[in-house]
Amino acid sequence: MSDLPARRWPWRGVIEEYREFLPVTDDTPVVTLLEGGTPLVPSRAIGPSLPGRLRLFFKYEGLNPTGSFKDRGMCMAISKAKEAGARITICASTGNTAASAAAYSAAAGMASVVMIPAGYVALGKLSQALAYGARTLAVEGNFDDCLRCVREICEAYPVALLNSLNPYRMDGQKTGAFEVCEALGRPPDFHALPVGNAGNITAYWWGYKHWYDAGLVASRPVMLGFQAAGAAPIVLGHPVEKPETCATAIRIGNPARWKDAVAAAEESGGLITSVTDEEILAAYSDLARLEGLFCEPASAAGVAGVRKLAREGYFGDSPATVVCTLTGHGLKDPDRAIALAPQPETVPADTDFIVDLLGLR
Ligand code: AN7
Repeated sequence: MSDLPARRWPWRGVIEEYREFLPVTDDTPVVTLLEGGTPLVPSRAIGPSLPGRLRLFFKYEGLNPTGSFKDRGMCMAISKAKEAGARITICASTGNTAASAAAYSAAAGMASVVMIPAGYVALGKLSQALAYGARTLAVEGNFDDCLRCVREICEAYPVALLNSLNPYRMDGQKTGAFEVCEALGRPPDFHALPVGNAGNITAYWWGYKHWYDAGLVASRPVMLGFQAAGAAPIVLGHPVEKPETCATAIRIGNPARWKDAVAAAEESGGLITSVTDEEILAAYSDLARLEGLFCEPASAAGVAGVRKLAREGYFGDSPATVVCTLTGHGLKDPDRAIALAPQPETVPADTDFIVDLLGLR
């Protein structure tokens, strides 16, 4: 569509690329690690294998500077915090928000505190928070406990809150929807995402609506959100006290953006439903082994969900474009990757031996 903004390289990060759609002024100090501009990769295996006539794409957000979609919103939140004179930032996190908050706080010269559920943050994310120099508090509790503490601290003390309760996070994350529109030349028919704290599905919906209302695009996608079955408060209709799932990123029992996410699903004619850990891990493996796309388990929930809906006939027989956001990189959770795959085979440094082993002769 010719009305869409023209792109040029090098990519300048989400604020400079989408300045006119974001609440920034010439006085806003832009703190960027050149996030965004991630590829929309057409599916070569999973999409074609599904019933119906789907054109499936993956928005590969693992290629952001800290390896997840959180960098889009963090760029905005930190820039606005710096504009407001903040010196200390804080967030609760299942890992990716912490990694991103730590990196952008470092870039902004601010002190950062991250609160994570002890024992339930994937190794890559933990290593990032520590490496970027965040004061890292492993809380004896789950994500929801961390978020409660963070809210209480921010109400009483001058500390900048970086969770997706922060509206600037939502503004930044809207740019994911803008990029999808540009890559396809129009919005997709369906957009599927994993749902944890429910910020991203909200932000994508707001992004699509923004461009629709601005007359830049002529349609809006149906939003499809997927929670892990053991951490599915929105699907169940009540908070889950002890959320459990292998997809630790979305191990959340009381999402902050609950109502907004429900509104996104309802207004768009979509739904929020759940997928089992088994379905998530099957999609996770297939993405890596059949598509060459390594994402973390939570990221595969959207793909697992689309697969499930397609098999149930949800998409019908008319052609439909479906985008799944792969929210975080596979390297975030190396333990899971190693646990699911066969172990490396130790061999002597002997070519004949290896040729025999591989059956090449
Ligand atoms: C890879 O980092 O909540 O529904 O504290 O890391 O916007 O919360 C992470 C969430 C999906 C869910 N995929 O997005 C955190 C955090 C990955 C994630 C989600 C998260 P939201």
